[in-house]
Amino acid sequence: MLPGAVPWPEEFAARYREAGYWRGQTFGRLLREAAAEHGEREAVIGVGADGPVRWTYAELDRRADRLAAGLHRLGLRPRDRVVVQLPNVPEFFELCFALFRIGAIPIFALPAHRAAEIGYFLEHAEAAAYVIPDRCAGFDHRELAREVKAERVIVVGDAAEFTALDALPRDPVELPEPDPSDVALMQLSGGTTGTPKLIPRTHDDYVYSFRASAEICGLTPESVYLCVLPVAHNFPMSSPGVFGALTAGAKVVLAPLPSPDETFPLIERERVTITGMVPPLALVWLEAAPATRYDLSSLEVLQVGGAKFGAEAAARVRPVLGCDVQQVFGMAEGLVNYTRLDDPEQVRVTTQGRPISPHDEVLVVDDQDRPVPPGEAGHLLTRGPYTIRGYYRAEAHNAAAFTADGFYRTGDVVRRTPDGHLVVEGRAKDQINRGGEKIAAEEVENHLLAHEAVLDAAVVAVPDALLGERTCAFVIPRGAAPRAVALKGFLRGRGIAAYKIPDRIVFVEEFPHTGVGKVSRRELRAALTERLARDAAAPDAASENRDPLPGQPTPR
Ligand code: OOB
Repeated sequence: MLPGAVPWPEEFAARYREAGYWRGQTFGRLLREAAAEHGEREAVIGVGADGPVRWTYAELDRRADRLAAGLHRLGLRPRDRVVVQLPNVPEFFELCFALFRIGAIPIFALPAHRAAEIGYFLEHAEAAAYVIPDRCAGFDHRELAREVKAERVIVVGDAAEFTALDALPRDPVELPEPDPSDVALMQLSGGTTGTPKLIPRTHDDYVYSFRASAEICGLTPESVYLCVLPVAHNFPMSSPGVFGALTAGAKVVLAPLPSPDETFPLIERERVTITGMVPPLALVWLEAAPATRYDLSSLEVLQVGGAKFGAEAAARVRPVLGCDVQQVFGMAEGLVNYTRLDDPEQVRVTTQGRPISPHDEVLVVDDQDRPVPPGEAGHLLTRGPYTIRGYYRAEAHNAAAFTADGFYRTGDVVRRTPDGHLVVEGRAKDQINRGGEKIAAEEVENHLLAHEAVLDAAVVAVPDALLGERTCAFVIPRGAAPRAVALKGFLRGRGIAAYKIPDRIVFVEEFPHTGVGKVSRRELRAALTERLARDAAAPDAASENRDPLPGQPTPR
């Protein structure tokens, strides 16, 4: 096992192998076998650096081999960490499978990440390389690469002074097969702390999760999976996502952007059968579908997850889009729950599903880790054949994020129905879920505190009709309050992803006190959240700005 990653205890590993979950399958062999079985079928369709491509399984397999050779020549070796920041382009697959074949470990950054995040990943993981597009959504990633001073930069597209992916030598080289029980890739945690956490996933556990997901979602070689979310997210990557589709011999269609304008024509052209998205996007699709001139009739399943999808919206999926809704409640750390396609409508609309595996252990507990009575809400703890036992290089944090016997503390508050379906009732972690994008309150607070005019800051969630939640930062200024726009500009200048910039900044003179000494950050955030909710319930008071918050507000 990669040093810094936490293995499953041998007893559990043996159990998961015996049950047939961990089959010793690596990503490299998976593609090899898919190419042998489905060679001339189309695997990946999208728009690459040189225009539209349609790669068959055989073509993808061959490309992965040749690129693996090129990357090996460049110096990449087994267990080298590589920060991969690519949008939905076909080269993503060529690169991933090349890295998997070498045994190098991609760390999946999001296209939205900027210097603060990328710099941290590169440093914390001591990455050997950084892979970027030349430009994406109007942003020049080569600029970012210069800023973070990455050691070895590989560019999909126009490389400038860096190494172009398509200029690497391609003569074959013999590479030893990586150990399937070793780390294959790293996902990013939504996080609750000041620094993002890296999630090491092994070949054995990750392959199991998407192979089983593909079965649950009924994928076959006739299926067509449309990837609309950024492919680096765990959901479109593996639930069952693009990798699940490839294990099933299905076709993956990459949408560069998720809007109906971009995706509806693709659905018609490629006869898409399944796609996955976050609730705000599903709402946009539901709005757009009735008036579209495109034929969406090939769609069979619309998966929605990443944040809670309300029952009312879920019930509209079939009437409006003519397909089944599948709720997906998962986490990059492991556990993924699905409503099953043959579940009664009531279950598919009102619950967030049940775990993938019979070996997923789920506990619903109170604050003292004692099980709550059946049907009551409590903290969700989990352990199982594809849920990590620790974050990468994060010993101190792991002690708090996992129980002594290895259960992951998800931070989600759930209720279990008598038939074992989970309903997400809330959250007990200092995180904002902004339409599926996760924001760690502490991380944003730390960036705010770096401003000379900020004495203290607390970041909380505000309910929002479209996104579910937005962020609000309460700031106690040091002296005269800066302007909110200036503070947002300052945060952008710190190099954090745009989705982490608070939607609202409210200046206050002080934070609430409890009268019994200092309040904890958690209590403070809870008090501020409650206050916001009360203000929203009494819009008159809020709009007049009559003491909307503790302390004397400074409206901006
Ligand atoms: C997915 O993964 P992450 O790592 O971005 O976020 C995990 C967290 C969960 O702990 C929960 O707080 C929230 O996102 N969440 C949901 C949800 N799905 C995720 N909350 C309510 N309802 C849902 N359906 O978001 C993710 C990973 C794999 C598959 C799907 C989503």
